[in-house]
Amino acid sequence: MELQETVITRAIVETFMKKLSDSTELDVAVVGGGPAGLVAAHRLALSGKKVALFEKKLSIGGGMWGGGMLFNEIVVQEEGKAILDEYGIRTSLYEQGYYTADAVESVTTLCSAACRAGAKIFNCMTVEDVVIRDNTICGLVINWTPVEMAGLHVDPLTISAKFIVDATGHDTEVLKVICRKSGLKLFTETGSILGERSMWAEKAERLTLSNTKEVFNNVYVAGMSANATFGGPRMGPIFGGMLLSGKKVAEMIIAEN
Ligand code: 48F
Repeated sequence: MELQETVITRAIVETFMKKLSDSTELDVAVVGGGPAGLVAAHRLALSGKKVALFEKKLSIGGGMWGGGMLFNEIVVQEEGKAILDEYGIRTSLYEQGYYTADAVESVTTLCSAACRAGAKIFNCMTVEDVVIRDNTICGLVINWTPVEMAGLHVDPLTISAKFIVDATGHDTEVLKVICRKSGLKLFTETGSILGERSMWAEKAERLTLSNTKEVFNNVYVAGMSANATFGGPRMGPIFGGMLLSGKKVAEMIIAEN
């Protein structure tokens, strides 16, 4: 059989169009493909939810790829290790209560698990806005990241979702746009994003979990975004809190219906 470039082209275009068009009405849209978003997408998809994850970068994995300061190893504590164990990600005991894992093995395995569970992952797609009806966020406005980077004047497209997870890390991008454009108040002390505090690993890891919650009607925060929203500190390259937060947000949404 002689390979034809045009068949290759049609295969890609038609398959991608089906994937995107099947994702226009979602149960859950996860924004951000870092560890928290990937674990959330995986667990939601496993439970049968129709879920898609939108990641603005070409690569999936957020801050996990780079370990600490580009040393591509991550650290997890006992609770984090338990999650890595579930995924079959190998860990090594460094000293009591501290385990290391290869950052690349961690990211690729989490991502593979999410895809295989049925989550659709759209990389290089930026969430630039939301759709609001009756004080509830019911959709996301998406565009290709290169369009945004090039400053092209190209209108975006829209998807709808019953639930949205802001797992955009330090940037809290979904919440920022809600605050900026709607004037509506978040479920925080001030009604606004409180902002992330300086490094404190112990406190931050605990707070990441308690800050993982609904922050606006149908919108949840997970991972570093949860701490940035509720004024918690950053934690640096220890990732247990991110993994546990992704798990918690999925469980909260699954419990909703
Ligand atoms: O930053 P990120 O890895 O978030 P996380 O899952 O984990 C945080 C840790 O990596 C680390 C840390 C301690 O362990 O503090 O930073 O909470 O992943 C967030 C992802 O969201 C993407 C961004 O490119 C990154 O990959 N993102 C941000 N804004 C948007 C977005 C947007 N508007 N649309 C789509 N993706």
